[in-house]
Amino acid sequence: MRTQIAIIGSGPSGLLLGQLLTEAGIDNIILDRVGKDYILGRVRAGVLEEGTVRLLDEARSAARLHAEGLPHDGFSLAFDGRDHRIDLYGLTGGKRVMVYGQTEVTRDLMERREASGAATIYEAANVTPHDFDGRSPFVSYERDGVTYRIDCDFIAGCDGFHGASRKAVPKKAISTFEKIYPFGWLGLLADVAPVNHELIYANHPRGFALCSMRSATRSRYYIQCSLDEKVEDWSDNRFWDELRRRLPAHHAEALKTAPSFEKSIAPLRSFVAEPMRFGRLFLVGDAAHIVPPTGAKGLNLAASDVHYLFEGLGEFYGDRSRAGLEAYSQKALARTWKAVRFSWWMTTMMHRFPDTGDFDQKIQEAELDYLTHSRAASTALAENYVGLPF
Ligand code: FAS
Ligand code: PHB
Repeated sequence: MRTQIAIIGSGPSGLLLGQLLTEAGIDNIILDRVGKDYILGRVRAGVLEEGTVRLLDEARSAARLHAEGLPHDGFSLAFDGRDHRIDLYGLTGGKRVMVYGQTEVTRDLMERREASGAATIYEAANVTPHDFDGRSPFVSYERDGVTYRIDCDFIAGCDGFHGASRKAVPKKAISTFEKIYPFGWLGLLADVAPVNHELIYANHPRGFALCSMRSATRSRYYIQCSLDEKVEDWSDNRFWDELRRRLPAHHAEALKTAPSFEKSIAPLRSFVAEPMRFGRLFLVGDAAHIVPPTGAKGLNLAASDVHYLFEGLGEFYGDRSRAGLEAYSQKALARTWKAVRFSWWMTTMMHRFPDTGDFDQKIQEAELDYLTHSRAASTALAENYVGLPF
């Protein structure tokens, strides 16, 4: 089998890249080690930047997003029992974010790909990139005990943090930078009206909480938890009680609850691998970087990586220019590190750390006080939250 681009991973990175390539007439095959239903069963991101929406428009996969997505002009920071609204629209000259779940983005891209007839191989075992430092790379995989080979021009490693692509790179060729946070997020999904029409990020002495949503009738909540917590120890009632404790009184009183249909704990880390290109192998999205979800950047960084790589591949196949491909890693990393900084800053400002001393606590309070009383400070927050330019 031969294709122009072999894409490892059928998450948002792989599917978005695959759809843009297909729309541009560049042949590609996506391989994933699990099946469609497993991928659609994962609950992850909820906030899309305008640049991500534009790419989904370009991939002709945004009809439902525009019909069902919730445009948000701001969000609130809650601390000391009060809300402080960050006016994204006013502070950024008219930019906003779109609240629409990653699961729905993935579903839309999968449906578009099926309609386009492009090939996806699910439940492909031992997917392995080969000879990407030469001129004839290929990918091997196993299915039903048979080993297959796909020859290609380039390989896009869109297989996430635990994927095979980054691990296939010789250790001496790659540098990694990592910060592990001493807590996780316990998330819950329930079919109940959100407590507020916009997101609320809460900093409370008991820990961080986030009130988000998927629609006007489906809420997504998170509370900071220690890394030794077990999701089975958290009944719905225990979760709702703890969430109420961390919100300002008027929100706690207004909170509506319903039985959860998803509950999970996600660890938090910052991680970057450099560079993001190795000959004819390109790392994209979570395969190259991870951010704590506090700044809602993970999925959106995957989208900007796809933008840069698609631009480079388009130039290569259009006028045989390698300039875009040569510039991929530098461009993607420049935007990545700014998002990693922002996500680290927002996480540090909004969470309670086990080893926080009195001085650190006073600094966190001063940060919040400055942020909510300075137009310059809140503008900086707003321009990062809506997404820095591609
Ligand atoms: P993904 O991990 O989504 O997709 C990788 C794909 O590759 C998967 O389908 C996997 O099955 C496949 N794969 C892996 N190894 C393979 C192999 N060896 N062979 C073949 N296929 C392989 N971001 C936010 O912005 N907000 C959030 O609230 C948020 N919450 C998150 C919660 C969790 C638990 C996690 C893990 C991430 C969260 N993220 C969040 C980040 C998340 O949204 C990612 O940024 C996004 O999924 C990145 O997409 P991909 O790069 O496609 O990677
Ligand atoms: C979500 O809705 O899952 C979500 C929203 C904003 C974040 C993180 C997660 O910062």
